[in-house]
Amino acid sequence: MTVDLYSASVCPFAHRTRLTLMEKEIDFQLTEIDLNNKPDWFSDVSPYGKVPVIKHGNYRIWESAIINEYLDEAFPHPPLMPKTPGERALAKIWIDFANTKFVPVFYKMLLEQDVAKQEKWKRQFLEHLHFMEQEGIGQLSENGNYWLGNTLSLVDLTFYPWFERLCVLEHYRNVSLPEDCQFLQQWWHNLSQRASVQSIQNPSQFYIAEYEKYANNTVAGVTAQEMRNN
Ligand SMILES: N[C@@H](CCC(=O)N[C@@H](CS)C(=O)NCC(=O)O)C(=O)O
Repeated sequence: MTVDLYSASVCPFAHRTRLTLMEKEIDFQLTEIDLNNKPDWFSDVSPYGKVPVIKHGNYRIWESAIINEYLDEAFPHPPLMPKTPGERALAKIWIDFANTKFVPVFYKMLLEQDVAKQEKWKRQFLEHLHFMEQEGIGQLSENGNYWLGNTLSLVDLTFYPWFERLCVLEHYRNVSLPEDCQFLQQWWHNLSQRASVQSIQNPSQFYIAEYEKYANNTVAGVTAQEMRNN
């Protein structure tokens, strides 16, 4: 039974799902959605008007973190979550950190036009990176290649798409991954070597052009509106 995926190559959330599908070697049919010009039928597919959404058998599933957990449960090999309850809890903490702390600040910094407020978001973003470095990967990887050690997990696939898009923050807001985040530097390099990552990688220029409307806060659409409001 093939998985149908509704995706957009610019979208980091959909990027998570594509990487998970590829890492598990799941057959999938991709429908690319133009987020600037969504087809009329898309509202029937996506209850929140967003990508990614998958259809699998009788199920239609949305929200990238839930989709990835579903895929990990429905297609158990190779497993992308640890087995023991304590380790699973730690993995979930970092997935939650990505969703509730790291990702929103990425968007808020980009959408903000007031320079002083941009600086505030920039400080917060750098704090998050240092926290991830010290409390996250620095403790959990035990010098392995990935966030939780030597085995790739959903934590890696949850964060990676924003690192591929860090060029956007660097270009528009002069923010990059600090040199003292050495675990994160090495982790980013390790992930960049994976075949799944390389097969759908986009060049910096693509993201810089695609995110221009975020950087000058003229982007329409649900995601930017939610980020402005929260
Ligand atoms: N929380 C959602 C976020 C998905 C999301 O925001 N997707 C964006 C593209 S990156 C989207 O489709 N936005 C539609 C719009 O802005 O109108 C998830 O994790 O799947």
